[in-house]
Amino acid sequence: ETKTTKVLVLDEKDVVWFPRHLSELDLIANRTLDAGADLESDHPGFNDQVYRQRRAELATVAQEYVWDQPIPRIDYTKDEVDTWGAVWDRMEDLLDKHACAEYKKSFVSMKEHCGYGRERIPQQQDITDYLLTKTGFRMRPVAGLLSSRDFLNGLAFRTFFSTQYIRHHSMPLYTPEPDICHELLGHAPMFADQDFADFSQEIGLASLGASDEDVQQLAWCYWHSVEFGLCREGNENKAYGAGLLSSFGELEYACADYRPAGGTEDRPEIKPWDPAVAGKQEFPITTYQPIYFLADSLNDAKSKMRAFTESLQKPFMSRYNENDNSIWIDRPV
Ligand code: NLE
Ligand code: FE2
Repeated sequence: ETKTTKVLVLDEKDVVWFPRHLSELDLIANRTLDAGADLESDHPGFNDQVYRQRRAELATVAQEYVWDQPIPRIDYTKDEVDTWGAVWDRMEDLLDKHACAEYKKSFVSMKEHCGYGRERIPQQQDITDYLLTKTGFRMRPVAGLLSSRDFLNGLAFRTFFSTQYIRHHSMPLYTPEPDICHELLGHAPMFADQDFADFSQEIGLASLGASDEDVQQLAWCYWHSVEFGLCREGNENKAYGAGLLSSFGELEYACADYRPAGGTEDRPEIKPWDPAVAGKQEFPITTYQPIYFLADSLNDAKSKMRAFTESLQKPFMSRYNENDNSIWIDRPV
């Protein structure tokens, strides 16, 4: 409760408080923005009391979570599994066509090891157990959206804040909010890839104690890569961004050589991945993206990101120590 504005003093410069140990993610996990436990009036579930009650229940599970405890298993209802199945059915073929090779490889393995299936919603703890062995990444329940700073700070600890509720059944195929379809189908398999995991953590480490301006740039880079990034494979554009990998409509729109029914040109713009450009590129959050950034590969995405974060002005350097889950910085505090 008291830690949110604490200030570290480094080299006479004031640096905004940031978590230094995995346990301190407990201090930021519950600072959700607006539609965390309650829903906005234009949400498709706003008038559905059963849905709202369920969202509130799952929000409580997330709020009560403590960092070193096993992640509570959610007993998903038949309706929830049906919604998941509806998304699954539409995504399966499209993912095969348009997802990047790294995604497809992980997804095959996770179907085997994490309980993914058309009729089975996997559990965050099982995914975490798997990811820890692959890349040291973990999931952690969250009730809703966090600020960019809090969310990105989690990535420094190779931790992905992940919702546990599902989208409303009336709109299975696209949602502007994160939900388990987005987190588990879109994000989770990507974190099993080493380059992608390192790339994500790079953004997280850069966000620790960063200025508000830099946090915004990092958040916009995150949006144009982790959420909506494309990468080149042979002579095709493939998706590695989770917002594409969980939305059948947008995945097709971003990757397919698609022409709308009227025959008019209506194609998104594709720009080469450049964090300095992406960090300043605005975007809509409730419609398909007008612009996508295309990396040569995930490794290329990572090296460009690293060069960019090194160019940001920060009074200290940070590293994550996986042995004791703490952040090391190169100045005394
Ligand atoms: N539009 C995505 C989906 O429908 O799965 C979610 C994006 C969350 C940033
Ligand atoms: Fe996301």
